[in-house]
Parts: sequence; C-alpha cells; structure tokens
Amino acid sequence: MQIIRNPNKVKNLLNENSQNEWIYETHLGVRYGLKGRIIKEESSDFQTIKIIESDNYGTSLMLDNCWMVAGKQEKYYHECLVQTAMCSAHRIQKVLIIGGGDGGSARECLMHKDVKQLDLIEIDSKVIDLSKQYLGDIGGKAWKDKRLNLQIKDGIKWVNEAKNNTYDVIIIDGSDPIGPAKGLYNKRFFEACSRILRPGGVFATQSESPEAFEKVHIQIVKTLRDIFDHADPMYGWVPMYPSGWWSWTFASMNEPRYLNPLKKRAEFISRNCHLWSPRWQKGAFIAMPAFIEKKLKHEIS
Ligand code: SPD
Repeated sequence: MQIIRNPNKVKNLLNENSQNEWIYETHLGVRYGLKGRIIKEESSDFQTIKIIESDNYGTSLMLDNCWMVAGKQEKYYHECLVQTAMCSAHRIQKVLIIGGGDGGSARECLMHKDVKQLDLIEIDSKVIDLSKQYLGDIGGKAWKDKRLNLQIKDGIKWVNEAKNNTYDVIIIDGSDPIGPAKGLYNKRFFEACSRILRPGGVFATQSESPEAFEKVHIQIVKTLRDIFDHADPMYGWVPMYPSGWWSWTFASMNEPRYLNPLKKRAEFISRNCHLWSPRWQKGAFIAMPAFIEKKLKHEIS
C-alpha cells in the first residue's frame, strides 16, 4: 500500500490520472510533455499557436509544437534573460526586445523605474492577442505601461533600420532558430545589434540548450564573440524545454559588464525575483559544462 503524507503528492497523483491528454514537443527522439488540454489553436501567417491548460504548470504556449512558456516555469527563463542584462548595463533608459510576444520579458524590464522607453517588436500579432487573452499574468502590468511601445513588425528590419547607438539594452527573446525566428541568430543580425547598442550597453539572447542543441548553442556564442569584445553564456533550466537545460548569452564591448550586476539595481530587483539573484547569476556563468568549455576553448573572465 502506498502511504502519501504530502497533500501536494496526492494532487500530483490525481493529475497523473486526470483525463487530460499528454501534449508534447519532440526533439531527437525524446518527448517533452505536459499533461493538459488544448484550449485554443490557431494558425497565423507565421506559425501554429496553441494555448494549453496544463495540470501542473498553468496555462502554456506552444508555437509550431515547441514549448514557449508555462505560467509556472516562465520565471526560470525570463528573469535570467532580462535581469542579467538590465542589472548590469551602464544606463537602462531605452530598451529593445525582439520577439517576446508573451510579455514576460517586457514585465521584467519594466520592473526597473529607470526605463523610459521599451520597444517590443513582435512579428506575430496573434501571439500578442492570444497571450493577452490567455496568459495575461505573464505580461501583467507591462501591457498597460505607458513606457511600452509595442510594434507588430519584423524585428530584423527594425534593427536594420534603427540608428547607431540607439539602445542601452537589447534582448532577443525569440523562439528556436527555425521558422520566423531563424534570422535572429546569425552574424549579420548580431552585427546590426552591436551597431545600435550604446556604449556601456548589454546585448542578451536566449541561446538554446547546451545538450539538446549543442551545435546551435556553440555557434551562437562563437558568432557573438566574433562581433563583441566579450560574450559569455549562462546556464540554467526550463524543465519543459528540450533537455530541460537552457542557456542565455550576453555580450558587450570593452568589458564583460554583464558579469557584474550593479549593487543598487540588483538589490531592488532580486527582492522581487523568484530565481534570479547576483549570487545565482555568478554560479550560472561559472556552470559551463566541460564539453562546451572545450569546444569554445575559453573560460569566463
Ligand atoms: N525551445 C524554446 C525556446 C524558447 C525561447 N523563447 C521563449 C519565449 C518566452 N518569452
């Protein structure tokens, strides 16, 4: 007989037996699934979009059958991508996010009172509409914040047309480098980003899993190192993404300023974070797996 003392375990067992179906992303012969039900399914000009009510991770979003966010996991992703950059850039008055249609990265940026303007450039209006409708808590107050300049536009074109030295922080919150996000991870795009980044600015991009997308991950880091004076990956986890092991890569000129969060900003922000703190960040940069270190032939400073 199984004795269960923890009420959460009872709930989990009930969920495992729920009538909901397994919904999963497949990658290299492995499935990454949540139990739940699809509550909305649409096709846009760019991709298929599914909203899932999951048993254990809240409302979730899939694009082209790949997991993007779930209500109870998104902080493991957004805090790492955004706060590492926002807490270390010299100034944070003008910020650019490319992608990020669920609003999570915008919410994290706008926690900073010093931000005067946040340009959020998302190519797919349906992602915005469905996120506001079903995943409203992820963007939260950001959707109504006057500092948010939301544009439904092609992020690559936006970056190519922006003037030199426009942004203090640039955040690439794209989906995987296939489909509409394909052009967000190559040399030409990163060069354009470095051109529009102000001195003292920090560039940040999600950089896939070091395990499930090893080649893509290494390619992103190496390409950024060719363009910026400094670029380093940071490692964490998003359990529903392929392998569960994820990375974000940061880049800057002159000094690797993303390694050193500014005390005052970081103190305020980490009080309001679930995962991110200067201590966590320090470990996450150090936690480069040996097999990646060998391939990059470089250690962080
Ligand atoms: N394989 C998942 C890659 C997802 C990266 N972006 C997620 C969007 C969250 N705002």
